[in-house]
Amino acid sequence: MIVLFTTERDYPWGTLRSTHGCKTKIVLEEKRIPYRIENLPPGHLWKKPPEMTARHPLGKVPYIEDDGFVVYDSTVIGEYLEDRYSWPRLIPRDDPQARARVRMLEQFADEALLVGNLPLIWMPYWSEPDKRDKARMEKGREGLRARDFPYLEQVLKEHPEGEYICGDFSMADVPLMVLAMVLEVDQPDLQAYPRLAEYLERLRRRPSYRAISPRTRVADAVSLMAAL
Ligand SMILES: N[C@@H](CCC(=O)N[C@@H](CS)C(=O)NCC(=O)O)C(=O)O
Repeated sequence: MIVLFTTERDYPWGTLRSTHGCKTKIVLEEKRIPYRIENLPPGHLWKKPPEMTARHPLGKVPYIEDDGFVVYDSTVIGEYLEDRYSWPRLIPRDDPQARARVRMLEQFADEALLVGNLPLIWMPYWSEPDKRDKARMEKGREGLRARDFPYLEQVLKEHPEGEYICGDFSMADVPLMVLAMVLEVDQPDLQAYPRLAEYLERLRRRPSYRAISPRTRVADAVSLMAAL
């Protein structure tokens, strides 16, 4: 069985998870791949103990172990799982432009959101409310409003052919489901971005979302596959 190494914690204000670890959970859930979670303490991300760097040289999460074979980096893990478990397909098979489009949007969401603006908002949530850096959070929100929300609204407007960002649900929707999760906690006003608001709601209605929802406790999330 695949072992997913990630970080998740229950707090009084919701269950918080590694955003990149959530990407891997979504792919595992969408492909109905049995897995179990090895939940690392958040301190491991700073301390980077040797048992972690032995598997991921940068000491980051997520990484997976598949029958003893280690794969790190959420994007590479997604592609590995796509190669290994082709159904349901999350990257189009034949059309080079369709494949590039999925990968571009996945890359955009990763760089602009998961590495760019979301940590400014998300990291403070791991502390108690009065210890959060409000200015940092506002900077992240401003970044979303200035660049990322308008771009996603535009993409959804230009390509209205399907329910998801590239038509059918694909690897490009995976990091955007993580955006849906963070925004469920942070609750921005999305009135100016109606297509994006509707799209994020659609992502939250997918069964795979339960595994990353801030309302799903850590203990409940790991048994989701068994319940299917
Ligand atoms: N490119 C990596 C990024 C992973 C990443 O930055 N993970 C965060 C947690 S969401 C982490 O481990 N941070 C600790 C660090 O940057 O040292 C991926 O896609 O897996």
